[in-house]
Amino acid sequence: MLAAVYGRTGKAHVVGVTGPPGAGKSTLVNALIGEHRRAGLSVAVVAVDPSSPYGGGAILGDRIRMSDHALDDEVFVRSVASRGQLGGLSSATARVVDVLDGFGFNSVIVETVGAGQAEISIMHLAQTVIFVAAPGFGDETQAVKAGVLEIADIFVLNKADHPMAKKADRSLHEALPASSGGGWRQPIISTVAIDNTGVSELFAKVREHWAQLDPSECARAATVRAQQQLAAAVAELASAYVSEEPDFESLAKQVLSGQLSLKSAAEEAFHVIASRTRPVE
Ligand SMILES: Nc1nc2c(ncn2[C@@H]2O[C@H](COP(=O)(O)OP(=O)(O)OP(=O)(O)O)[C@@H](O)[C@H]2O)c(=O)[nH]1
Ligand SMILES: [Mg+2]
Repeated sequence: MLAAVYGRTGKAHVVGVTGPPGAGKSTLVNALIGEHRRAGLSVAVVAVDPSSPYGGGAILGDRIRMSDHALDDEVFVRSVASRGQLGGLSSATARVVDVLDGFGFNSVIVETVGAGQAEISIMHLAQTVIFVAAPGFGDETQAVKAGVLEIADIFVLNKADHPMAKKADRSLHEALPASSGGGWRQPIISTVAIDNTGVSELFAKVREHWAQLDPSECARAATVRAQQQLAAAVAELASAYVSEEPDFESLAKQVLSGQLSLKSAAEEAFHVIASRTRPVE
């Protein structure tokens, strides 16, 4: 499928939506789906849940909150769980995004909880990153720690109907990196996702950010991503060789006995793998 997809990718606007649990990301995404549809745009959503291996409550919740558009052919919502594999999540998500992009969706929205390194690497898939905060989460400092603020293009303070919203708005402003002058200025938009307040303004900003992106920059980023995917695929292939082939047992024993350093053994293994013409299935 991926072979059929490549060559058709690079047309969709990939939008990342991240932020702490319960900030209202899914509700906001549901509202954004509506904005896309009113603008005549098709949209796919990938909800990533690294914590629950088999589609737990959060994923179910995500799907319910996006169910307004369940019967619309131009809307596709998919959940991705980690299945316990820590490393593979971002490359698996990248492939899902590529399939949806290649399929022809105008926009692909990726939702993750902005917690760990895996989520941040997933956000590198996106051309436009939205960080969603809500009052009373202490998320401003959390976000700084996680390095999410640096990669966000648009900030949303959701649940503006909350009594603590004003205070949260102030602390979010304070936590933001100083404007680097020139280029895109990261806006802060207040929303109430449950009643659509501020959502059309957010959608307008999302489209505005997309419009001012440098196409050659996007192409370069796509190449970097493809190279990372290639690197991951090579590592996967090499790993399968080494763990499945009995030949490599003696190398492992030499490492164990201290005869050979792990790095030298890895180089040796790499030479053995490279000298073969066909991969072992
Ligand atoms: N008062 C209020 N509640 C909201 C707003 N937006 C979302 N909610 C509620 O907040 C709760 C969490 O919303 P979700 O959209 O599931 O939040 P999320 O960020 O996707 O949560 P996770 O995917 O679990 O991280 C739900 O009960 C929503 O109805 C809002 O603007 N105001
Ligand atoms: Mg959600």
